[in-house]
Parts: sequence; structure tokens; C-alpha cells
Amino acid sequence: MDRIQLLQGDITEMHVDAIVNAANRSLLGGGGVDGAIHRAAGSKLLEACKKLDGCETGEAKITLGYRLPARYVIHTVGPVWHGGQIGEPEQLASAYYNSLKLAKEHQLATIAFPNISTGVYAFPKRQAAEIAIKTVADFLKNDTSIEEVTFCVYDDENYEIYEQLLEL
Ligand code: AR6
Repeated sequence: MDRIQLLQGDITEMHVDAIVNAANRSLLGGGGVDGAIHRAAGSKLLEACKKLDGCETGEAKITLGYRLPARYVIHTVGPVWHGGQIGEPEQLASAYYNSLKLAKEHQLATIAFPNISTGVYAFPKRQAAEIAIKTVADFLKNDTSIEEVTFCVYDDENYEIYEQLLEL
């Protein structure tokens, strides 16, 4: 699938229409990639997030990117891993799907995702990557408006998993 790309690096530096944030339900910032995005975007991002009234797990909301090179930030909330029997895989798929749906509704062509839920939320990395790739590939099969989706991985372990699964 040539509309799916893999890149290792800092998602806050990406020049795309939207980067996706692995946020929490408050949407008021946190650590990890969420903290990095808020630091790079500046305080106007927090002001915008305060007006969104939070976000349920598996849902997504959009703001501008402010000082980021990306025009928009799509904030989604992945599941906290509790062993996989209480809907975590489905919730993770929803987080990817609803982010793409929102991107499409805003006519955004280039999107970058971090590895949602695989940090503090402790979702097993390989299973998360399988869900992420399948959800994105299925979405792109039925959609021509999104031109490119980049998986922006940060750590070496996720990079190796994605390299293998995407057969690069
Ligand atoms: N660019 C790209 N990926 C990054 C970056 C970065 N600058 N920094 C970290 N990662 P996490 P979660 C990767 O913990 O598991 C926050 O406090 C990291 O290596 O950021 O969904 C929120 O507020 C990992 O693979 O998100 C929530 O409370 C991935 O991003 C909670 O953490 C996700 O790790 C969400 O937990």
C-alpha cells in the first residue's frame, strides 16, 4: 500500500495536514507525545482544548496546530491496556478509524499517527501495530481523499515491528 509510510522521529516536526495526538479523556495535556505536542504548539492549543469538553476513549476531536508545522491536531484517546478482554482492541481500532474519519470530513490529505496507547497506556506494541495498520489500510481502500498516512514511530522496538508488518 503506497499511501502508507513509515518514519522514525518526532511527530511535532512533521509537515502534514494533521498530526494525531495520543491524548487522555480530559484533552488537557499530559506526558509522552501529548506533552511534546502541547509544548511545541504553544499555550493556544491548551486554550482550544479547554473548549472541547473532553473526549471519550476511541473518539476524536480536532483543533488547529498553532505553532506546529502541522495545520491541525486530531486528538484521540486510546484505551488503557487491562489485559485485552474488555474491548481494548476495538477501542484502539476506533481511535484510528475516527481520526481518519475526522481528517476526511475536513478534507485533509496527509496525516501522521503516533503509536497510540503503546506508551503509558501499555497496549502490547505488536498487537497495537497490527490493529493500526489494518484499520488504516481498510480505511484507505474505501477512500481516495486521504493521500498519505504516515506512522511516525519514536522508539526502536515499534520501528522494527512496523518495518516487518509493512514488509519494507
Ligand atoms: N513523537 C512521536 N511519538 C512519540 C513522541 C514524539 N515526540 N513522544 C513519545 N512518542 P504515550 P499513550 C511515542 O505514552 O500510551 C499521555 O500522558 C511513544 O514512544 O505518549 O497513548 C496522555 O496525556 C509511544 O510509542 O501515549 C495520556 O494520559 C507513543 O508515542 C497517556 O499519555 C504513545 O505513548 C496516553 O498514553
